[in-house]
Amino acid sequence: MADRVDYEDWQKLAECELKASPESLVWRTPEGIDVKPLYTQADLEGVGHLGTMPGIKPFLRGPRATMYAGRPWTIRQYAGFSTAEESNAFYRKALAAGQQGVSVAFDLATHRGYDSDHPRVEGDVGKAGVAIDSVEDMKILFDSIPLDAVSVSMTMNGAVIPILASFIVAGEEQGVPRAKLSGTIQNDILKEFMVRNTYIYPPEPSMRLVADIIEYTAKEMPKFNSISISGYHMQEAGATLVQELAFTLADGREYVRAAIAKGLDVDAFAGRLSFFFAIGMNFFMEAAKLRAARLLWSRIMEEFEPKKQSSLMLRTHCQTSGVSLQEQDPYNNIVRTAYEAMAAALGGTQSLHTNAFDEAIALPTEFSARIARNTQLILQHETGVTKVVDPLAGSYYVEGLTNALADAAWTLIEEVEAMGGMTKAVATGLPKRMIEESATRRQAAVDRGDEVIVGVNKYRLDEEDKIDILDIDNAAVQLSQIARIKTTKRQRDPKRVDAALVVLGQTAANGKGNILEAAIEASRARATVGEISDALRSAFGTHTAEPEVVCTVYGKAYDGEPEFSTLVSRLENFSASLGTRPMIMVAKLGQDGHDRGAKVIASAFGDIGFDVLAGPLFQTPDEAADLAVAAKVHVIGVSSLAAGHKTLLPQLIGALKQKGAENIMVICGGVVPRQDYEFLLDNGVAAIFGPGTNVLDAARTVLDLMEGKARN
Ligand code: DCA
Repeated sequence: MADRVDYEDWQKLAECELKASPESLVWRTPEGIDVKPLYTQADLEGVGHLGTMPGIKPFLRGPRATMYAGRPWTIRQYAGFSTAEESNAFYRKALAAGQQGVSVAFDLATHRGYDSDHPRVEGDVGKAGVAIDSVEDMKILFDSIPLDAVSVSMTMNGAVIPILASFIVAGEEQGVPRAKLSGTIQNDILKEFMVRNTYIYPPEPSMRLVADIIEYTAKEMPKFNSISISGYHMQEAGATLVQELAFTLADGREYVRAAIAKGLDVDAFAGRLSFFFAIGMNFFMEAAKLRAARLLWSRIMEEFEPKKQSSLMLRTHCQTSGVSLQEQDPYNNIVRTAYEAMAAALGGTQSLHTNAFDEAIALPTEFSARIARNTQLILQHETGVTKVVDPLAGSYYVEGLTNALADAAWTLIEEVEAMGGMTKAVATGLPKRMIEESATRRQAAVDRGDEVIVGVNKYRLDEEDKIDILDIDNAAVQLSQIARIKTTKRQRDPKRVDAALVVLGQTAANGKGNILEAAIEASRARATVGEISDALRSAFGTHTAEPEVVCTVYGKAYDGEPEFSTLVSRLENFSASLGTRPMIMVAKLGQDGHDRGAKVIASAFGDIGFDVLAGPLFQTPDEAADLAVAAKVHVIGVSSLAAGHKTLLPQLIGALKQKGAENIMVICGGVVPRQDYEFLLDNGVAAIFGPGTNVLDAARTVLDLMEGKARN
């Protein structure tokens, strides 16, 4: 054991080497945790969890006694490509090549409960996932994939009812009774209100949908995980690991309460709750996070006094971090993903998605998907990490971190509790604001170079390699979807559909019965995803979020720095010549609710001195143009992350022209592949800011463009 004397000896040596105190090496992480250069046994004094065993409560060392030595984690790659046919072909190939479970990515129209023929979704159909309009699509999606043998995860939250219903019916029609269906539905609406925004209905009825699904699956689908309580999107939106951990577990507690309020016994459903975390680049902290998550979840679940041990157990899926992927020098992403995958394995995940290196700019190609899958196969088969349970246990550093994370997250969980639980906390907007502040702080750290990203803000290539990316012709996808909707509607019995939709609407409105059960009948009758969603919209209404912008966080990071103050005074001069501060409207078009980028830009531009108007989510190009004209903005900055840019931006520019407002400059930021730049510029977009853009550079360019315009 390293005693005090040894430690003091080390301190002296370290001081000699450094010519400074080793204190100067302490790294304060974004979580506010101080990571020291050396950990010793002294750091573990008083840590209560050290003697625990895997498979036994509190499950910190893993939910299974033998973990990967008994069975490795499931390789479950998240994917969906435009049509059900193409996605089905992709899943079948991937399963043959070593993937072990299916994970469906739906397009944003489906997420938001719109059929592909709805006028609001023109730019979104078949983009960023598969379009599903009815059971007919679902059957094609799983054609020749035996649903009693392959577990299926579906990332669906808004339109969770019609999607789960049509999955169940597709199973029935494949000859697999629902009791034999295995898999997971995401069904985690609270985090949608915080970060991802694919909600449809207001929070309260949305919570009823969650509870009804837990109730139905607990009774009818014993092998199916009723929910995937997700922190992933929080980290993607900029949350620190402590925020991700705390808000996810607090969400979980809220769902348990909702299910118990429905009259369920905790042991009837708790064993089928599952989780989903992001794994970013802070290697040891990510592994420690999963260990801390299991510890805290068992603590939370003890409150409900379950009788079954499995009710205390946290099982999780993980995905390597999407925001850690970079457009610049993209092969670096393979390396990043491999480290993240290793952290997930060392943390003890049950299932894992590894990102493809080109996912920062488009859907993966077959080539990039193969490398991503093989990253996991190599980990499982070649590295030996599966042979030993929880191999990091006993590391002074990792145990110390596990403890520090658990303590910090618990404090935040208690704060949420003091607010009355997560639904109430979400309603105040506090968690969302905290995450947005963290995101803005991080952007400033990257822009300033305090946080190094290889190939982006350091070691940047003079010239980037061109890589092939997958392009989806979404007009063709939409036409084929519309044709199938027409056929389905022609062939169904309209009376049966209407009757089922009436029962569904009543079940929703009168607060009794199970909504999923009613939707299954509607789905059998071939009611579409849009029709089922509309029946619920009529009963519940819809949710609209008020956009808020974080102030001063970005500017504060640059306090007193000439780079920032020069830009601020340049903008002041320009404002003086313009007679007003230039106003930028940050717009999100279509069904793409990923608003981290938009929010960060809005806060940073606001701190630099622009007037900022944060447009609402889900606008059509025409609505955005109307708002911009009414507010007399000078610039519209469209943030596009879901591949709708080639449809939506030309439509916006067309709408502005039609309204005589072509003097409003349109710029675009987000996930736009290089190959699309020319098309957008030719169509009137003034500037494009891809991933990895320094926000100060972007602001400078916008100012240059406005000054140039003012001169001409
Ligand atoms: N020894 C014996 N049996 C084992 C062992 C072991 N060491 N490890 C796992 N198993 C069993 C499990 O108990 C389970 O059987 P059960 O369902 O009858 O209990 C089966 O093997 C599968 O293992 P599991 O760890 O549950 O892995 P998955 O089926 O892949 O489920 C989970 C993982 C996180 C629970 C699930 O919710 C999931 O797949 N989520 C994915 C979410 C997703 O993809 N989201 C996309 C963004």
